[in-house]
Amino acid sequence: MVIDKKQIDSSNENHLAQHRQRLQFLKNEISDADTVIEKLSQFQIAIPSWALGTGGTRFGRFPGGGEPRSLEEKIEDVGLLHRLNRSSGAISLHIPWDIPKDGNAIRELAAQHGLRFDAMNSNTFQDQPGQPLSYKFGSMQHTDPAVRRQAIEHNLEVIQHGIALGSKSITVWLSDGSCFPGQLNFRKAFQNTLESLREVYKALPSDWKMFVEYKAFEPNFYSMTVGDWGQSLLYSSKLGERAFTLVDLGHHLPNANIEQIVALLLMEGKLGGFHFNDSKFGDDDLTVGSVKPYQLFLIFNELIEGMDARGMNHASDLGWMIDASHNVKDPLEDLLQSVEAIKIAYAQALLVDRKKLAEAQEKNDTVQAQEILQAAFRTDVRALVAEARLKTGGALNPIDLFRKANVRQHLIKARGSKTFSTGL
Ligand SMILES: [Mn+2]
Repeated sequence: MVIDKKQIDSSNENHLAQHRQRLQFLKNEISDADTVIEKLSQFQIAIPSWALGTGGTRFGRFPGGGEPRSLEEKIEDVGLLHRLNRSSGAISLHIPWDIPKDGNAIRELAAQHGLRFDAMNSNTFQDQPGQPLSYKFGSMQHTDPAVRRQAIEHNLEVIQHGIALGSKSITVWLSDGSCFPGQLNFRKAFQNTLESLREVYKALPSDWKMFVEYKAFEPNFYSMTVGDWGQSLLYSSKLGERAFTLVDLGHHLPNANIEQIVALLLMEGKLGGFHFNDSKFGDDDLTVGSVKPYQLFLIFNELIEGMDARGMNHASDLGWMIDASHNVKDPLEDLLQSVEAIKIAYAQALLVDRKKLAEAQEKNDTVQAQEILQAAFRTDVRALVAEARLKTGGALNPIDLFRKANVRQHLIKARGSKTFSTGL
């Protein structure tokens, strides 16, 4: 089911008067509202193909029905999100969960929905049916060169699928590590992983990037072979100029200063992309901005500061993607909330008075520095984000329209109440 322009226009009619009032108030408050709105219109966040179904934990999963049964239906779902918010114009695929049978047809279908293909994702953290060798003790780090070769070949295949779809990057997340002291020689595990990654890097097309994603713990609980940003930076530096570190907000130890990590990676020209989510304890994969919106704002504050310092384009020079799971929410509503939270944090960070902040920092005026940051954070920028949607043909209130149009009920009717989306 596709929401058409007429439905969007008629829904917007209901919200327009209130929206105009809010926007006018905000335009009186801030000086460069139109610049912010323009930047918001350009900012797109990729949706991963595995986030369209209900998530779960190792204890259980409670699907809500109407989940996409195929790659085509996943693309339809992302197309629907993009139609509503005009900010989800890319999809990130996972191999082998989303192997396209006909690359050209899939590419065409995505184009019809205004979508491009973001980073491709490989999977050497699970054994697939019929796979000759097991990843039980790691993939690229494995003591057996035949297992490493299998993992390399899989990544090369992922690149081939990506080329067919017009993707320009591959994200490698390795679950490799160890669960017990003594299990692993750390140095050998690092060297094996580096050599394996080098084989994949060598096969990258010249206009591609490789993102090396790190994670502090889980599934391995004693050591992770790409466990933090330092390790990822080591790999990406040794690999070459088209290899970058990817930051997933849930992949840190508690209370890590993620905004500082972002600032330093940007300084080194080694930040490649972002996986957005939120967490209370670990890799909780909760809705972006649902637990720590101030942290999200502080991260965007550093992103803008660091990207501007290097003359980078906010919309296109880093990979932006949501990587979350939805255990108790409708996945599509959750994704709409996540995209909205990201754009709110981005808009607030754009409001930071950078000149005044730099002056306060020079004078060690910590009170003034906090005043400047919190003045931006406490500005209600939702009307700016809504205006960016309105100008680009989206819905003023996407969740309201999603509910009033009974989208989920239509999806359940079309796809069934017991559908199972691959990937979770
Ligand atoms: Mn991730």
